[in-house]
Amino acid sequence: MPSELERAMESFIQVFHRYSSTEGSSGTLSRRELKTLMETELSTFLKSQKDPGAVDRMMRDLDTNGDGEVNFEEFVALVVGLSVACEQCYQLAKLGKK
Ligand SMILES: [Ca+2]
Repeated sequence: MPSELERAMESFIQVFHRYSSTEGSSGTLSRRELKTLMETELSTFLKSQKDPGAVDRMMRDLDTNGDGEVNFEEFVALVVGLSVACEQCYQLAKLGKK
């Protein structure tokens, strides 16, 4: 029986592959796949990002090896970055309640 964290890691891998396998190389996210993933899976966290250039900027920031695609390692950086930001909000919210 996997733990809560292990299940989270598994979903994270599954989500990446669900989107990365829709077109082109199945092991990487194209710009369009990244856009769909962000709109579908990160709509709550990224709802402030309404401007159309957001996906392009995200793509540029994430694509550290510059091949025009986002691989799993590059995708991990997005989720880690968002988690750090969320954890900071969580800490601030807890402080606010005191
Ligand atoms: Ca890349």
